[in-house]
Amino acid sequence: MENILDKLSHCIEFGKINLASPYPPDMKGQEGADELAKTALDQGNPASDILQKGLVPGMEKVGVKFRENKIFVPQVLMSAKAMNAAMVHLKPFFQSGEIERKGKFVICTVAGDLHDIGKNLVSMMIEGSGWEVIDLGVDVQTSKLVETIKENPGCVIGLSALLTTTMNNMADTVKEIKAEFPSQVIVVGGAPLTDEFRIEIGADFYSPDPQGAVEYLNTVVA
Ligand code: B1M
Repeated sequence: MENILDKLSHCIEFGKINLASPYPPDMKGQEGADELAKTALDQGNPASDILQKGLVPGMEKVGVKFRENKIFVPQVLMSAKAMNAAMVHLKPFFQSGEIERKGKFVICTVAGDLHDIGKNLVSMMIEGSGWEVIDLGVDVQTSKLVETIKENPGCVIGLSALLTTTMNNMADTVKEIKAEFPSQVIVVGGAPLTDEFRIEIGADFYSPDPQGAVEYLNTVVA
């Protein structure tokens, strides 16, 4: 593996954060995403290439393996940590506008729902695929979403619900958002949901896992 961006991608895929990190055991003593991202910049690689050819492909492999039950939540979290370590070096380029994100994705759990583990995984994967993520947290009222849509025109909304009771709140939220912004794109997910439910409530897309949401978002990039 000669190319530094391939090496970086490998670190994201396997959750190698930095030189000091003992995880994964077979990469102990090797440089991680932190050092490689910095070296890649020092070598003159454009920041956008580091994101698009290094970090994003690595995170995509993570998403696919997670969907196929080949890896589990702890491995995804290590990959997200590696991604964040690399992103620290890219932050100035996002701020200067040199790296453009694919769009803005606003995510939250709906009113009454405190289950945020799945929502956080979706958030990490979507950020890792090149979107700016605005995470509104848990138990979010529709009024807060409406305000956020007004502040971020063109954003995509992502709603998560884990309880059969909060699925009803999700239905109300979708209805209220669509009444005010008929063309607003809304993605929904959460263990008790189905695509039939998504159709019933008028949301645009349902994904049972983060990777499905990532793949759908790639189809709605302006
Ligand atoms: Co709660 N809980 N819980 N709970 N809890 C469940 C969901 C439950 C199934 C347990 C059970 O009874 N077997 C049950 C719901 C029953 C139902 O409604 N049918 C339940 C209940 C009843 C409750 C309380 C009411 C319990 C009580 O107080 N009596 C209460 C409600 C609190 C509230 O929300 N108001 C409650 C509380 C809690 C804790 C706070 C203790 C804790 C949450 C901690 C936290 O999230 N920070 C908790 C937990 C941990 C669970 C279980 C054990 C695990 C949920 C989880 O994190 N799964 C759960 C039982 C279970 O699933 N085994 C349970 C792992 C996570 C990675 O999966 O969230 O499904 P998931 O996300 C997946 C996909 O669904 C998808 O991608 C993720 C990754 O693959 N996805 C999306 C999720 N959101 C998406 C959005 C997308 C796309 C994909 O696009 C936008």
